[in-house]
Amino acid sequence: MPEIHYATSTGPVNIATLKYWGKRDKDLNLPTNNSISVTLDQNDLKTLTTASCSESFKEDHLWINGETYSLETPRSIQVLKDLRSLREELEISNNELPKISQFKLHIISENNFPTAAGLASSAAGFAALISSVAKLYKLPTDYSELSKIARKGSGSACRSLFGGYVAWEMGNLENGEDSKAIQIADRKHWPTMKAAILVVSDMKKDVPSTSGMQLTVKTSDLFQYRINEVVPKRYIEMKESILNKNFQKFAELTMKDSNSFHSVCLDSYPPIFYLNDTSKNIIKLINLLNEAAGKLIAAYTFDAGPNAVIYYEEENQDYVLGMLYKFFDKLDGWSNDKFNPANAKIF
Ligand code: 2P0
Repeated sequence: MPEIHYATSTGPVNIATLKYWGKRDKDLNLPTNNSISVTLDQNDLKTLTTASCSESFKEDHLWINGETYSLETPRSIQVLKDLRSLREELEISNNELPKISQFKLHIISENNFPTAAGLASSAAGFAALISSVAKLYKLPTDYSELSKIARKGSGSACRSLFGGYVAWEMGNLENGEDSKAIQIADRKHWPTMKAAILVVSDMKKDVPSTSGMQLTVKTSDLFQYRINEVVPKRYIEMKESILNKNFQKFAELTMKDSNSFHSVCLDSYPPIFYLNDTSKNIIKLINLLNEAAGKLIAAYTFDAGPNAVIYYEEENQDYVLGMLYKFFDKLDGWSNDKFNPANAKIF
């Protein structure tokens, strides 16, 4: 019986505070702007993946939460090709290594968060796939290097290879060699930062991110202003706010960037709507809380769907989560079953 080689690794979820929205190259997944995200705690939200390979395997195979998925998609083919060629280089330079680079792979993934939470799982999924295969192949653990491969699987996945505060540098080269993730600071740098995820709807999103961003690039006039005038300055300021642990600035920039991203969605033709009435009520409530406090104590951000992520500092946790719990108790489209403040410690 031929030997089965295997390795296990995890991929965490990341939530962008400066949004990636727009590709300048669809095949290489190169973005039109830099982005920044916070990686959530692996104990709360992650994908756990085991990668195995053997001479006896007949084809590449993927299971996610027990269901079979194809690895014959252009993105997966590209990702596996890149990983195999890195392993092949190692095998050529070191004769002692088993020649496993061309063996077929079996990948088994489990998400520890309910798919019903409506959270983008592609970032955690591709990050876990890449880390587990990199471990199986004993590739050097240069995460920025591996992030270039993750990027080709799903843009935002490149940021999930790092914990803490992460930037995806868009790069300028046509071949994408400088479009990679870097860590701005690890999570210990700002231990009082917390995030809570408010599940507004667990329905599948109306417009998938990939097609949504292409529509925006093609049709939105506001989009050019966003990528040329708004994001470059915001990128520098947000990095500074993280390094200085300046919550006021971080919160302001995070909320403004969420607003800006949803504005270019609305400015697309036909328009793309990701926020619903409950999302808008969350925005109003966070603004009211901040006004009442006389300073910014909480920041909302929304991705390509109506669910909110609220960033706040630990000292304000009881107040912020308590108010959310109280106000949304009886609102349509909101279920307190899905949001228990006692369990909302995420990051
Ligand atoms: C982000 N989003 O920065 C932004 C904010 C959604 C809104 O990255 O086509 O799944 O696989 O590169 O990464 C979602 O898009 O898109 C996303 P692809 P991806 O997190």
